[in-house]
Amino acid sequence: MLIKGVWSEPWHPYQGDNQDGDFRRQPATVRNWITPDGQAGPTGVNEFAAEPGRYRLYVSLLCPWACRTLMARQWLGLSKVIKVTILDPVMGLQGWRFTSVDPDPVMGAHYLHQLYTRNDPRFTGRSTVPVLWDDARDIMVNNESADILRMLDSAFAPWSRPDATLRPEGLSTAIDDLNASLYNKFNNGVYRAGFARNQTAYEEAVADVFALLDNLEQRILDNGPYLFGATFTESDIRLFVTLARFDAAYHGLFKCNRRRIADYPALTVYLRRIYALPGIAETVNLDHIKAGYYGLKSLNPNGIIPTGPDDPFVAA
Ligand SMILES: N[C@@H](CCC(=O)N[C@@H](CS)C(=O)NCC(=O)O)C(=O)O
Repeated sequence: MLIKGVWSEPWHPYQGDNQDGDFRRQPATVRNWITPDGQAGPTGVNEFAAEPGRYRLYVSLLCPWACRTLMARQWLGLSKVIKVTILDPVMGLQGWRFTSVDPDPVMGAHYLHQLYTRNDPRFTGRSTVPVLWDDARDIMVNNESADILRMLDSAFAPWSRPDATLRPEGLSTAIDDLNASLYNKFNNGVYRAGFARNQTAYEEAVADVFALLDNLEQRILDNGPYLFGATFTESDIRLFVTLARFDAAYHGLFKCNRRRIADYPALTVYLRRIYALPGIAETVNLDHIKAGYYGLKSLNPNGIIPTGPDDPFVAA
């Protein structure tokens, strides 16, 4: 991580744990909002007005948090409005790095942490993806995917697909409630299992993961095709990114191996249904997912990448 603007030690995945061995994710550190007229949003400062071509997302296709912003960008029809730079999926000793295929257009940086210090020369914290960057002002807007999903949905309506929204009227509270349990039990639940420091923390996390999957299987069966019936919402994006990585990475590497998503018939159809929506397949790259997760040396010292599973997105 960076300490007062200096990269301090070789990158490692642990973001801190409590006395019980639980995994703790570092809270996001830069929380400005793009708004239609540049007024400040719920947090941060003003002067980030929505404009096509002005903003850029830095992502890794390993990362579910980054990929949910990419999914929102595609689903809302903003692929020509928000630019994207894709990082190497394998974390190096200095964290996320750029590839020669998609070099950094802002400053020719080698590492993402250089953008954190370009934005704040005394920055202390982890250099995480996604990063939303303002090319016009040459500063970071936000590094919290939950905020970025909201601002893509709200501030960019003039450039979005007609009537496209991730938070349909009347569903906001229900979406927020579902998102809270999705986050704790599933999106972050798999990380709590994978990075648990003791048996109890691991078992609690795995119990959460599979209780939630059992519940969602029934929910989709009873009231599909999406989490809120016929309407695709932000919650579907949040669920999809973790489902998409589950059999390829979390089942093996994170020891979430009671069942695979392939063992849940309704969730399997749900996964394929969303994958087939326009533009979504471009946000999923199984090679990056496997290379990135199995490249985590602290969990997989020899770096061997499993050959399976079969492609979860197409029926055999
Ligand atoms: N709150 C953040 C979490 C992002 C996050 O944890 N990203 C991970 C990748 S999956 C990361 O960049 N980790 C690098 C590090 O911790 O050094 C969000 O949702 O945007």
